[in-house]
Amino acid sequence: MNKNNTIHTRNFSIIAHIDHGKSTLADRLLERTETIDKRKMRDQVLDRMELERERGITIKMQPVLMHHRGDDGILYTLNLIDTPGHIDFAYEVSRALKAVEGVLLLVDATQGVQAQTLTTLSMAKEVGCVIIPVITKIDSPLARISDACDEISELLSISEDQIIMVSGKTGEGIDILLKKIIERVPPPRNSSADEARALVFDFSYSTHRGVSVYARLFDGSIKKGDMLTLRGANKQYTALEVGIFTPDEVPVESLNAGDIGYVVTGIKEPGVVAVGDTVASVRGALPPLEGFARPNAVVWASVYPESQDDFTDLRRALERLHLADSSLSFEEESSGTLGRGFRCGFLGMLHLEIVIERLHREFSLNLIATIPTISYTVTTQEKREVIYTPSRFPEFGAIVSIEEPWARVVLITPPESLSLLMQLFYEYEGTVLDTKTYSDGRIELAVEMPLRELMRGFFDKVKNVSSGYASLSYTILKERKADVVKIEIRIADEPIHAFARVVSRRRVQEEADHIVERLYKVLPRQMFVTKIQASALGRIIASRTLSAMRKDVTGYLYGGDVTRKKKLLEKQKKGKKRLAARGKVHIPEDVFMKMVRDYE
Ligand SMILES: Nc1nc2c(ncn2[C@@H]2O[C@H](COP(=O)(O)OP(=O)(O)O)[C@@H](O)[C@H]2O)c(=O)[nH]1
Ligand SMILES: [Mg+2]
Repeated sequence: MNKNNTIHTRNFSIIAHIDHGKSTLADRLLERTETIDKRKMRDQVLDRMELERERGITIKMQPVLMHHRGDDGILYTLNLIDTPGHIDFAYEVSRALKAVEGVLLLVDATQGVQAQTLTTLSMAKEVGCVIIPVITKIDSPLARISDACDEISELLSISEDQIIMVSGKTGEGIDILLKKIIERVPPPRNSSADEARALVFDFSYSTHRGVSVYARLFDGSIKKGDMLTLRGANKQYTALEVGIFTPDEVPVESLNAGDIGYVVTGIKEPGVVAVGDTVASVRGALPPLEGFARPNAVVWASVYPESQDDFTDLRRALERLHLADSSLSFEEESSGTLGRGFRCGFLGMLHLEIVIERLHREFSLNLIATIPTISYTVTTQEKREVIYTPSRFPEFGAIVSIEEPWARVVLITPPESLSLLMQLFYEYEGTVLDTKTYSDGRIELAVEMPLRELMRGFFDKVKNVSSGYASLSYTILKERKADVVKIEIRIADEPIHAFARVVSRRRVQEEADHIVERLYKVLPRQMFVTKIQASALGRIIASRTLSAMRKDVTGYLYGGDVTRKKKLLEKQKKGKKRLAARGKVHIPEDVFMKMVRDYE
C-alpha cells in the first residue's frame, strides 16, 4: 500500500537527564525544518501545558511531525517525540520509545552523563531502539566537551567520532544532526498487511470529540469514517477524524503503517481507552500489539475537597486527569474528619505535586492532601494484605510480619560531596553496593534503601549536601522485611486518621515528638483544653496539652464595632456547626496542609 511512503519516514525520540536541553534542541529542529511559523516560535515550544511553561519542565511527551529534504533530494517525514526527563515521568518515556525506531541520547556538555541519562538509556536499549549519542550546549563557556565524550564513548562502547555535537541555543550542528537522523534511524518496518493495527501510546480528551488516541501505526492504514476497534477494551467506534501533530492536531486523509498520528474516537466514557491498547480494523485477524507494563504507583496520598459540596466535581476532575495521565490511580474513601475523598496513587512526589496543582488550577478545586505514604504488605494471623493507608494498619499486637518495597538508587556525584552523602545514606538506611569513578573524577554509586526512606525527602537532601551537583535515579526492587511502626495521632481523644503515619522503628520516638510538637504549634486553640497525643506500639509516647480558647470571642474588641462583633459571633456559630459535623475538635484545613508540607 504505502510501503514507498514510509521508507522515507523516521520516528525518533529525544531522551536525557532533566534540563539537559531536550525541548530546546527540539525547538531548533522545528525551526530548521520550518515546522513552526517563526512568529509562533517561543522557547521550549513543545512544553504546551501552562504548568510546564511555568516550571520550565516537560511533564508530558509531545509528538510532532517535521519534513526535511535529505542530501539525496528526498523529502523525509520526521516524527519526533519530546519526552520528560524527571524520573516520575519515566512511564511517558517508556511509551514514547515503543512508538519510535531510534533515540537521540542527549548529554549536556556542562554536566556530563547524569543519573537519568543512565536510566533512559537502559529503557531505550530494552525496547531495541537505535541510539544516537548527542552532546549539546557546546556553546556554553562551562562546556567540558572532552569529558562528556569520554563518558559517552565508555557508556556506549563506541568511538568518539560517532558522537554528534550540537548547541540547542545557537543551532550549531543541527544540519549534521538531521542528516544523521535520516542515516541512522531505521525506517519503520515494512508491513504488507491491509488491516490496520496501531499502538495507543497516549491520548487527549475534549468535551465534544471525546478521546483522541495518539497512535503509532504498525500495519495497514486508518482514514476518517473507518470502523475500528480497541482490542483490549473490546470497544467499537468510527474514526471521526485522523491527523498528525504539527504540534497542533491537524487532520489528514489517512494514517499509514509507520506513521504517528491521532484518531478521534468520540468515546466519552472514562476508563475505556487505555494506553497500550491496540487500535485495529473491526474485522482484523492480526493479534493485538504488545502493550506496556502498567506502572505501579509508588506513593499514595488522600485528597479531599475542602468543601464536601465539591466531592462530585473532584471525582470528575480526577476522571478527566486520568484521561490524560493514565498513570494516576484513585479510589473513593471516607475519613471521619475529612469526609469523602479519594485515595490516589502516584509515580513519585513530583507527580503527586503536579496532580494536586492541576486539580487546583485546571478545575478550581481547593483540596486537602494527606501525608504521602508507600505501601506495605502486612501479614496477620488471619490474612496478608497490601496496605497503603497508615490508619488501616492492624493493631501492633496482631501483626506477624511487614514487608516493604526497596529501591536501587544510582547517584552520580562530585567527589567533594561524598562524605556528606555517606552520612546521609546512614540516616536513610541506605547501603552502598557499588562505586565507579568517571574520568572527570565524579563518582557513580549504587545504593539500596527502603523506598519509605527514599520518599522521606531524600532527593532534596542529596541536592542540598551536594549543592545541586549530584543527580540520582532509582528503580523499585522486590519487597523486603520491614521494621516499621505505625504512629497514631489523637486530638482530644479522637483519632485523626489523616495524621497517622508509618515510620522506621528506630525513629519512632523522634517522629512522634516531632508530629505532636508541630501540631501543638499549628493547631488553633479549641473551646476546651485539648490533648494532642501520639501513640505507637500500644502506648502513648508523646503528648502535649493545648490550653482552651477564651470564651468570648468578641471580648477583646474595644469600642462598639457592632458589625465586626456580629461577624465574629456569626463565625463562631459556623465554627460550632462544623464542630458538630466533624466531632469534637475543629481542625482547620490549613493545618492539614501545614502538616503535609512539613513532612516533605
Ligand atoms: N547554553 C545553552 N543552554 C541551553 C542549551 N540547550 C538548552 N539550554 C538551557 O538549558 C535549560 C534546560 O533546557 P530544556 O530544553 O528545558 O531541557 P529539558 O529538560 O531536557 O527539556 C534551559 O534553561 C535552556 O535554555 C544550549 O545548547 N546551550
Ligand atoms: Mg523538556
